[in-house]
Amino acid sequence: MAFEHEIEMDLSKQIPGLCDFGVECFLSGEEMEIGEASYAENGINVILSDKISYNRSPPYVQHELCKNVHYDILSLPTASVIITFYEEPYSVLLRTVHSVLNTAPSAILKEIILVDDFSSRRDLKGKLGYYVKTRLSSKVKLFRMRRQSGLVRARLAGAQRATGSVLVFLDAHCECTSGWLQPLLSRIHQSRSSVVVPLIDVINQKTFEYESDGYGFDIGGFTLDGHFDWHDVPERERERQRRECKDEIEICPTYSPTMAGGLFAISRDYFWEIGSYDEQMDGWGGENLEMSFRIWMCGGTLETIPCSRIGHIFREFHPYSFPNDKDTHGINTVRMAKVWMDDYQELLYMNRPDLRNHPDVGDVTHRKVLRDKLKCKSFEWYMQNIYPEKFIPTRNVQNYGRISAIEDDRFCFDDLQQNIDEPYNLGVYSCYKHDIAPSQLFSYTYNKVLRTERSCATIDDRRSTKYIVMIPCNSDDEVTDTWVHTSFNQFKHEQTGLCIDRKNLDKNLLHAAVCDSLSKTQKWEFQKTKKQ
Ligand code: LR7
Ligand code: MN
Repeated sequence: MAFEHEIEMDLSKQIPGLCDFGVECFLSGEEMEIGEASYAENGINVILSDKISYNRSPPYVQHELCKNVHYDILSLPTASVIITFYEEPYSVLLRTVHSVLNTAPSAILKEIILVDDFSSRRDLKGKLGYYVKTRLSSKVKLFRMRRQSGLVRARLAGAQRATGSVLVFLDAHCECTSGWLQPLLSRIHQSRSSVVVPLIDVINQKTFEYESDGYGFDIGGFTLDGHFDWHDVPERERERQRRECKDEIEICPTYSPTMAGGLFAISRDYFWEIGSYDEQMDGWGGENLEMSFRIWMCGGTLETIPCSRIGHIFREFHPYSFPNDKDTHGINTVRMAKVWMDDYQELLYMNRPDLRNHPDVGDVTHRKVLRDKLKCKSFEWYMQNIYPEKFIPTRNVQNYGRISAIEDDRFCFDDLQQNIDEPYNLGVYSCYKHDIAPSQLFSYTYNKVLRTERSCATIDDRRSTKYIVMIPCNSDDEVTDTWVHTSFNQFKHEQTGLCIDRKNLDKNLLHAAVCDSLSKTQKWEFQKTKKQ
């Protein structure tokens, strides 16, 4: 048998013990070079993956407190693990499957459902099918989509075939650590409308190191251009946990406003009850925020379960593309926003003008009907109760708009397209007068913070030129810098008494100078466009 031979060849490439316990490992010589080339193509070093056993030992990453928790396996619901894949490296996919089989107690693992989203890679066809049939437990089932359907429809196809009481979704490049499944099932057993997410660790895409930095973890948020992002657990949630879990808050279920989307568990009945997925979402992206908002607004909770830890290989780019190179993330995000975000939708279009009236969005009536039927709460309720830390540039602020030099529209505050995930220098650019440019949208809050959606203005006083530095911040209290908009139209920094000045611009960057009420270069006003 040809496949038999190929499978034996694959196994003979693997070096026992390599990268065990999640330590990093490297190739050398010629292999290093082809490994790097495979990385450039796949976003994962496939040559290295091929050398690591499908059964490499997982690392020990569980918190001490988790080891004391006892689970009565026989009383837990059973799980169907659903893994969809599209053009994933064969050995990476198989390691994911083996790791589930190695770590999930067999009494609670009902099945593993693999859904091939119409991949074209040769080894994902016959060889994979043969491997699953001849080398893996009969609990592992493989289904193939008949055309490329996108991850939402592939997951729905998996969910339709599932027979366990809980659905567990995983990406096709994960490794589970021991004890990951019990805490997820146990929480759902306790509370059926809890949708639970493991703590997601990083498996390095070049060295396969399982990178776990201690026991801390982040929860999910979102940005107004429609992306998921990570944040520290807020004090508000820590307080709730102290009430809920007393002195064990490190391992307490942690409410999360959103989830990354790939790794989570949900009661099977509840999954269908709460509206599964929007089956008209194509390709990739957007479904994670859709499900997150829906769960919270329609009566469920979204929780990170710290005793459950799974590694995921984060790729820096997508190794696959979608038909006609469609922006499926953008289109799906509009579908989500139209159904769930009420007036807040405007903020999405403000950040993504290209998505306003996008021709490929389609009809969302049936999802609105679902929202009515489930009597879901408003997005405003969600923002106030589930994600009050999230700063909305146009709400509950003293002022917002573009900040323009008085009577000189060559100068508006602007991020100059720098990387806003890191501290950056505030600059000026010609004012965009006709549309609302997100790069020029600033707010002045009741806490006297001068900021954008994601960054707050500070002064860098380490150098002789005191640049204005925008630093990432979620809520206002993450910075101590406050500003007064004076009667001379200056922005005066309360801590140093200096004013924002555009004199002697160097590379269009603003700085702080001694306040001078007569100086024209210190006068700024908020302006709004008609659309605001
Ligand atoms: O057309 C497709 N069909 C598929 O079946 C495209 C993808 N897929 C599969 C793919 O093979 C993979 O197994 O779907 C899975 C997810 O795709 P990835 O791994 O390319 O996505 P990602 O890890 O970059 O992105 C995250 O956001 C996505 C938004 O649509 C999905 O929700 C992913 O599941 C999600 N991944 C995680 O949440 C893992 C944790 C990391 C983070 C952040
Ligand atoms: Mn992924």
